[in-house]
Amino acid sequence: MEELKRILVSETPEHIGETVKLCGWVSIRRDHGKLIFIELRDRSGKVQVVILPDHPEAALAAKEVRSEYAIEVTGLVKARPGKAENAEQATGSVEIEATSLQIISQPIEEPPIDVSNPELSLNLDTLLNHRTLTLRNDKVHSIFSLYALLLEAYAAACRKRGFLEVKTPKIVSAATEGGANFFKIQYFDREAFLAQSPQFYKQAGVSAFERVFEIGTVFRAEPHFTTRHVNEYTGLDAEMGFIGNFEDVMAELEGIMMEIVAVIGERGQTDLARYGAATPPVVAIPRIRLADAVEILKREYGKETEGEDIDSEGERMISEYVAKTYGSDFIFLTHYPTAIRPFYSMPNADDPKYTDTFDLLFRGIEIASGGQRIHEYQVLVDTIKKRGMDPEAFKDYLDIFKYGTPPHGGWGLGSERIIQKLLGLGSIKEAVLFPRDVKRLTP
Ligand code: AMO
Repeated sequence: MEELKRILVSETPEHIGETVKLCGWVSIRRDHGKLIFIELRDRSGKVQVVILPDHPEAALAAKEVRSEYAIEVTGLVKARPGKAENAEQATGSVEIEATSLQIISQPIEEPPIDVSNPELSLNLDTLLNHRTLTLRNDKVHSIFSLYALLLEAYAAACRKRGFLEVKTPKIVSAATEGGANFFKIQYFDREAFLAQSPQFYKQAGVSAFERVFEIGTVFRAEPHFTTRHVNEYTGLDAEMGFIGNFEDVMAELEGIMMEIVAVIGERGQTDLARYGAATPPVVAIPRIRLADAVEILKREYGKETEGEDIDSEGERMISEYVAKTYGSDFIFLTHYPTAIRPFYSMPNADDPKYTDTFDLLFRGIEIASGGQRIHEYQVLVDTIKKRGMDPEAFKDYLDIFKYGTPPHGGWGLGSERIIQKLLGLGSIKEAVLFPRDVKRLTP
């Protein structure tokens, strides 16, 4: 007889009445008298397998298996009348009547966690300590299905708009974003840094290709524990040339975000449903000057703000205000003070105490920063000096601006924060496969 080709669980409803071969993991085994039921899970979903006593070899093997055994099953696909037509669920529209069952790989010990539990109510540390197991849970799987969809949709939306995908170095000779949150590393006989952002290189990309985007790793030596910081994250960056002003940058980012929302709305419903989550409404994203946001917070919430920035509580409040007033889950806060933005930020032409920059907030937290950059060589040299830094240290960066670099701007989005807020996850770490924080370097 011809060797059967493996099919996926999701394909079984198309094979009713046929004998098929499936491979996957045992989610649960249940014995009912002489019948054995196995919930079999593969990358596409779950299906119920029933092992009848009239196939004694299969029944013998089935008695051996426990949760998370990797097995191969051959059997007849049978319709389960009256059951929902959802092949993803174990209680789906079909059932497999096994004629043979083989163990492919056997756990060396009983798994310490029952990943078949739909609600895996574990504390964050347990969830992360046992990551190789907890990633097998359906609800956790959904986080990463949506995450993959986000990456795909972001790249597609950028490409459609003429952005060229690039990958920039992550071992760099200078700290990009300033501050102290960089990791120093030993690079042969000298010191180097892990990139805090692709900022300089994406600007170099503009001077060559006009529009670039990158999906890349970003390293930040944030010493604190919060629900929205990790020390290694994936940035969705872009940079575009020949802009009129920074409004053009916001418009492009807004278009891309709405396209992502549409793709997730179309293809992510099963995964969103596991979290009772919905995609944000498609409405124009309000743009509010930071100084005005500070006023709104004072007026609406009696919140006093130190200096001219708003803290995480303020971000939550202004998001709540915008959701209530404009029906938007997003908001652009614009015109940040020069003093709190990186040196490369373009000062506002009318009032250089402010910059032509923005933050994009989503459901209460900042998910992106961006703005227009200084593109003139001499202005940049003067700005670096004014900030008490040495232009010599930025020689390679400054070279970008020697040969006709157009007005440009861009943004950096934190990919994990988008998923965190989309699903209402308590911590950003749930949206990172193997997160890194101050204490966590394993698994
Ligand atoms: P910024 O430093 O604001 O801007 O970072 C951009 C976005 O990255 C995300 N982010 C983080 N996510 C998880 N953990 C962290 N520790 C962390 N730090 C930042 C946030 C943030 O909005 N070069 C500029 C961007 C630009 O102007 O193009 C930059 O890096 O979502």
